[in-house]
Amino acid sequence: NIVGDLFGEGKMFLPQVVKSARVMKKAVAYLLPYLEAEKAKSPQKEAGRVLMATVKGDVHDIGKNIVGVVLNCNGYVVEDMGVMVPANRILEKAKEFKADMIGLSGLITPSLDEMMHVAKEMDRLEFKLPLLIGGATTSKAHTAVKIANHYNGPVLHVLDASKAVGVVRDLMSDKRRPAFLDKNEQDQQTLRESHALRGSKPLKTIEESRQNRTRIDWTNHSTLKPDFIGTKTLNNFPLEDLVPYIDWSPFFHAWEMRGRYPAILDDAIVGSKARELFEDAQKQLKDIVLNRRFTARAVYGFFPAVSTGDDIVVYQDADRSKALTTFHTLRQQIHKPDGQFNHALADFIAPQESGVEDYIGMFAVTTGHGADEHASEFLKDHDDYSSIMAKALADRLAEAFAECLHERVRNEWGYGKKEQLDNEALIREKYQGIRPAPGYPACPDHTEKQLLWEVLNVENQTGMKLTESCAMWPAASVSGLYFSHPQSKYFAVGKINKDQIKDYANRKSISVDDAEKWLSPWLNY
Ligand code: B12
Repeated sequence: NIVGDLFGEGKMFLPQVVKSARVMKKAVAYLLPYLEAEKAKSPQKEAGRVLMATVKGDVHDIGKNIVGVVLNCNGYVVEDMGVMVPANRILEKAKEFKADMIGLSGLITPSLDEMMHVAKEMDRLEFKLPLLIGGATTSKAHTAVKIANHYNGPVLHVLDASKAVGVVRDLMSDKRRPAFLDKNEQDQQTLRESHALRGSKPLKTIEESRQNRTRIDWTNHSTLKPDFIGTKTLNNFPLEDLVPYIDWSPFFHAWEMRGRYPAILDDAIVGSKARELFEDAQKQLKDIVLNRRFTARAVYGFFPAVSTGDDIVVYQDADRSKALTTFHTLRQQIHKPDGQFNHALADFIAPQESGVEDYIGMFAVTTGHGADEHASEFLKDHDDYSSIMAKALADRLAEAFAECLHERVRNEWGYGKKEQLDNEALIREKYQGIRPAPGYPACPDHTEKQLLWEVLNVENQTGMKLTESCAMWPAASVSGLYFSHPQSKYFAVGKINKDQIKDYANRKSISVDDAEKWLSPWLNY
């Protein structure tokens, strides 16, 4: 518990905690037969049993794994069911494992819906166990407003690994539990009330927003034609070529070390620990690259395209006779000061009436093939630290691949030929054009990935799969669209009203219910 206490007090950092688990787990593995014999003689009360899973449709587990290790270090018995686990299996296991609480994890917004479903199922089956909610897209407010009200038992949002121990400890303490749960209930009630009071934002109608679309002068714009039309596949792309493109700052964030790389290495407080972590990462990265532990695969392509309203029609050939697909984009409805526009991604592609022959690019990259297997090898040796490190490096390489491919694409498309940017400039996106990814704020609908999958034949070309929640497997994957226009930029669609949802559902030929389900965090009603 000393390690856990030091971590809770901020005197020890996450990498050290996870590293210490390696020593603890190895020692426990060695001592297990003796411990079992002791236990049989004089049974001791366990600190508590936590069942954890990443919900159905989601593939991410770094955060959950970190929390599992930290709880383990604090004496809790953790059963980790892995990723993509359906509600019924979680609830069956909870009974079998005699769990004291259940912890759910999820990275992308469709997982929020699945968490709500688990809560409803727990209520229906008359569970009383506390339900812990964690993961990048979860929040205190969402947990209070959308999850807690579906379950009679306690539902608690846990921000990160450093908070997890305190929450579990309070829940397991007969003395502290009542006051802790009372406070949680009060806080959630306040959040629900302020959510109800805040009501909906005043927004423009979708028609008014369209009147204020991004103003681009297409009359004086000449688009460049990409080097080829159609797709290209990169199989077994050299990992060493990706290393220079790695953005290391998010790597430190994954280990709960805030700050920007490289300054973080010289930080007065975390500097020396950051350096240690970085050195360990370099060592493992070298091994991954040298021994080709992961396989990098990508498919990308360029196609003639035209915007029609908020849609983008994509054609197969240069003569634009056969439409391949239509991407549907969402438009900002927020009121803006004069001179600012209500953007939609479709604005960045030349409209039919402009007569300009424009193009769109698309991509899907992964460095995740082999990553799970490599990470599992470390677990056989009770080495969670290296296992989590392997997955974090796979993620960094996936982002690096996306950056590296984007550079190549700008070159093959022509508008990037004169570009001379170092890695820092690439990280700060100091180039022309954007590569928004479905799920990111400019295109919040994850289902648009299904269109990418069809056009690029992603699964056959790269082995990357889409789950029912439109998460990509393997986890270390990124996919998106390329826009070349110099005025194209990243933005957040933000809240949208029912008029746009109806229009969007109609354009996509899906029901309004379906559109609302996939876009639920963005609804302004
Ligand atoms: C790194 C990152 C990636 C990495 C990998 C992430 C991974 N393997 O976990 C890569 C580059 C591969 C990636 C890809 C994508 N990403 Co991304 N990514 C991020 C980023 C920047 C950080 C996430 C992260 O790793 N954090 C570090 C880990 C350790 O934290 P964590 O998972 O949150 O876990 C901590 C807590 O949440 C908590 N916790 C977690 N689980 C549990 C469980 C329990 C029981 C408890 C108690 C606590 C707990 O404790 C953990 C430890 O402290 C976030 C933005 C952000 N700042 O969060 C976007 C983000 C999560 N990504 C996002 C998106 C959209 C994507 C893509 C869909 C984009 C695309 N089209 O390509 C893909 C999806 C990948 C896939 N396989 O489907 C969106 C999701 C939002 C949404 N609308 O769905 C985010 C929020 C960015 C954004 N602002 O829009 N991503």
